[in-house]
Amino acid sequence: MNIGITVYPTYGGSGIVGSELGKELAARGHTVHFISSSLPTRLTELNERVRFHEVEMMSYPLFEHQPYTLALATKMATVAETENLDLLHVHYAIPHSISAILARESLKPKRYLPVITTLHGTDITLVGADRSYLPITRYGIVQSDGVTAISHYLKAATKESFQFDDIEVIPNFICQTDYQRHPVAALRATLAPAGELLLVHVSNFRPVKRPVDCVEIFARVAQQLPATRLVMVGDGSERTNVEHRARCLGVYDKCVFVGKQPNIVDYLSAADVLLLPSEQESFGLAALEAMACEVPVIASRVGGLPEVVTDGETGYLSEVGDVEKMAADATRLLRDETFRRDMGQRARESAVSRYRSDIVIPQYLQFYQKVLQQAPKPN
Ligand code: GMT
Repeated sequence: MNIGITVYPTYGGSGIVGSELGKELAARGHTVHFISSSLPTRLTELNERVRFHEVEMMSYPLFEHQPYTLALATKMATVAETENLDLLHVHYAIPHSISAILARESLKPKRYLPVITTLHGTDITLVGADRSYLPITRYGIVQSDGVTAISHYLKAATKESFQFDDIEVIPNFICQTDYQRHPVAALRATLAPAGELLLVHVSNFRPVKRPVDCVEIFARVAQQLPATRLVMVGDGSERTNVEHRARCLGVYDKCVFVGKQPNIVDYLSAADVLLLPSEQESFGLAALEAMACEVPVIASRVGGLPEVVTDGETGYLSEVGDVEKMAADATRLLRDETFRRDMGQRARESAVSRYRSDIVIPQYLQFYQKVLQQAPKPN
């Protein structure tokens, strides 16, 4: 198949999932054309089967804001024609599904270009449900030829906010060979020079991730277990608040802020426990990646996280903001190495048996076939 994929290239889990999906499809013999404003971060290698088409934006003094949605639609239609795309698969509804539908409509006199939209989370729970964006987001979803969501929770949330439930649940996935624990003695020595135990958080430090809670949890853990450190991976708007709170709580010296990192598996391989105290998480790709690397997860009981993390088996779930319980659970894990390693093993087994790419990618391919079969045929 010739598949067009559009993602947000620089930010967020939806871009990671779309990029990894493209690579997995290419590895199975399909040709994937990424159409976006810049090269998606996870796309380090382009080749015959993984191609990139940059959306070009014309600036003109009259335009207060450049019309990206239209430029994207134009590029989608052009690439569909020149590369003979079988379908367009867009990740994150706003504005990608609208651009794709525009592209499909503009091509209609010549051919039909099926559009598949994958819902990732904040496109539904935050942005899409905002009254100002709701009608156009609903239009994009309803008009798509096929819609997938990354969790049962997100399917239910979409039904509630948009009264639409013709949605296939296809979860996030991991490549089980890329995501596995491996020796990282040098990194561990840098992060934990005195052999401390490591709590790790990975996110884009947006308010929805509640990274300040990580410091609150860590301060409570450190009172019980002084030989621990907190490693904060990523960057974003909440970082200043996180650092400020760490100073206030007197634990700043035990926190390591490493910023954005390309080699997340290394940091997860150095981790003893992952903290994911998010306000909302439709799936929680960070939790899945940690589990694949044998790291037990301390997370909020929100959104799709209970589908990913089994409370008491592969990690612990708590109500949003219950930093006392999260700290108690983390302390229990850090105190008992055998218990922690057993839970880490179960986390890996759970991640690989349910979410490895060999299981999930065929679900996307079957869904593509179903959509193509149902698409209008030329007369
Ligand atoms: O909120 C983010 O971190 C970004 C957002 C996105 O769409 O880029 O992430 C969402 O998609 C991820 C990949 O499917 C999911 O694993 C995240 O749970 C989801 N984030 C939220 O729902 C807050």
